[in-house]
Amino acid sequence: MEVEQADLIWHNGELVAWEDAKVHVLTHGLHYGTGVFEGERAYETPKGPAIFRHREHLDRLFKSAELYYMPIPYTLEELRAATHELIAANELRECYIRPLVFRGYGHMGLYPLDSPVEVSIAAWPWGAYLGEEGKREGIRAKVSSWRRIPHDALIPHAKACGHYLNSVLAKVEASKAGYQEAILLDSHGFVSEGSAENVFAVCDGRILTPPQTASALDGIVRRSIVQIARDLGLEVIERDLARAELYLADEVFLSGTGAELVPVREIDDHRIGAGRPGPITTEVGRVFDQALHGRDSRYADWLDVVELPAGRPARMAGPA
Ligand code: PPE
Repeated sequence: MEVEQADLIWHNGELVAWEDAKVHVLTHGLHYGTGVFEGERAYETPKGPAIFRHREHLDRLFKSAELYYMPIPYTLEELRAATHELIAANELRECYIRPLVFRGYGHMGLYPLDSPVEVSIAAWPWGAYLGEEGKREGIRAKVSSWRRIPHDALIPHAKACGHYLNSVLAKVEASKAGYQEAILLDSHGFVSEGSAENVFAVCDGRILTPPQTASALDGIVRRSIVQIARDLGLEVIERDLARAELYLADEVFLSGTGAELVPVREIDDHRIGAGRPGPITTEVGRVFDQALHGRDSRYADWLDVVELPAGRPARMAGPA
């Protein structure tokens, strides 16, 4: 998906022009994948643009960085303020947000601790990750021949750059075979997650989703879906899922910041349920969408409203 350019990017403490946010080719992270990142979204709400679960995303960013021995040279509050400043300066109303923390230039070799830790935050408009039609009608997915990275080789709990080669292999395989998304199994053969989404199955009115021990990321949308479903009075069970349980489910859907909530209508050419978004997927998705746009007061504290300074040029926006 081609990036729709914005004006400015926050890089190591300052806003720079989009085209000037550059690194050296000997950047450590470029060679060895030594970086961690987040994917967030801001939505238009009655109070203005608001970042969905901003604090939780930043909290996960700090944890991911810590797990890979990268001290972030800013506080969480500084990165939060920087994100507000960035969105205001770019005059974005709805956007995807990509904070990135990586080992920079200066030392080569696998020992990373002497390399500087750089931080950037970019924001730009990003539409439906798996297509508008996919979101509406459901997508076709393929169980990947690639297993999800095991927790005794890497740390699937962290959102780290290097991990994504695993997702890339699965995504390319699925795409070349004519499917829109891959679903990966863990090293024991249980369902883990999509290339960039968590997985849910609806069976007999109950919602099942793999636990974190199945090498799945503790997705922030996943957590939100679990809470919304429980608030709707639905039972949500975290347990290992066999591949065929997906085929036999009444409904299957994926969740992620990029993807949001996407119904799956077919897996490995097996039709799921009626082959179209089912009632529970639709209802949970509807409440989730209301929450994202600040239209459900129960979830108001999930939104971090961007302060758009009145009367001041957007570029001089201070921290919220
Ligand atoms: N698993 C993986 C592997 C993953 O990358 C994501 C998000 C999730 C689950 C869902 O997590 P959450 O967004 O917190 O609910 N993937 C991000 C990166 C996608 C990309 O193409 O880049 C995202 O959706 O922003």
